[in-house]
Amino acid sequence: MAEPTGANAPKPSSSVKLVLLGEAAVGKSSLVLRFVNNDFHPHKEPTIGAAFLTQRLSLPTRNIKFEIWDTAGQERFASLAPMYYRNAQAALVVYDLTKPPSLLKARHWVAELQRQASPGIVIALCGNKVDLCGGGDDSGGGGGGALADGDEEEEVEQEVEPTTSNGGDEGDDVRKISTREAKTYADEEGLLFFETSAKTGDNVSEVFTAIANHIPEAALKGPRGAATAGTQAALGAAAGQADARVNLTGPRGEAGAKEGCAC
Ligand SMILES: Nc1nc2c(ncn2[C@@H]2O[C@H](COP(=O)(O)OP(=O)(O)OP(=O)(O)O)[C@@H](O)[C@H]2O)c(=O)[nH]1
Ligand SMILES: [Mg+2]
Repeated sequence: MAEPTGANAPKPSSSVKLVLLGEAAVGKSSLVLRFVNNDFHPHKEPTIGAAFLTQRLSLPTRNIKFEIWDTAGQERFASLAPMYYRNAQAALVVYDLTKPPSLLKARHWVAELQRQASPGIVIALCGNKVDLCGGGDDSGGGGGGALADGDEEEEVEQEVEPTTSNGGDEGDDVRKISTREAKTYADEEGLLFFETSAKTGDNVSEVFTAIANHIPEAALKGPRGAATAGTQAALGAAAGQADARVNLTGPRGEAGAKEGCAC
């Protein structure tokens, strides 16, 4: 169907399903909270199961409604992840740049997404908590996106202890992962790359905007709208906007998504 092209025609709207993945306490929920509510909680509770939120973003030529699945990083929830990244058009894989194991975990998620998620999924790698890095050496903020075709899967096995509480910023107050190391990896794998702070807001809206800009136009115009409607029906019309509604069932009401949500 042709879209209106006149000067006063409303911009077309598209929904984008985005999933956040990453080790516990890296700041996934905090990034979403900053993006959706422009807020930050210094003692955020761990997510249980997953949380669902939406946020609208206006691009020059299109309005985007992000349907965000914020997954729980604790290892006991890892098996639920495929439900949340299935049919996702975008993924935000987060690590804490003061915690090297969290980058290994991020690489694990990237490999899994490349192997099992939708072929055209846009993946952004996000080094969070840049505010802890004191502004020294190479903590220079978000990088641009790399668009190489990463055909080489990299898998890193990582034992992750279940986390019972979120770690805040006590103790680890220095950068342990250089911008260069993470950016090199992101370039190799064709990932967008940013360093962010949910605490200060640095680069948070930039990540989501870059993701929106990298979703192929064809994918935005495609059958996703219908799929989205189906998802929303299953969600019980959880289609607000910046009202951070939380859903208590999994996508499409699948069995197994019985865990409650926190955000
Ligand atoms: N200094 C600093 N602390 C942050 C930042 N982002 C999150 N935190 C803190 O890190 C802790 C964990 O944040 P969450 O957003 O709950 O982490 P998460 O990745 O959602 O954790 P799970 O839900 O358990 O997977 C909280 O105490 C946050 O306040 C940040 O950018 N800077
Ligand atoms: Mg969380």
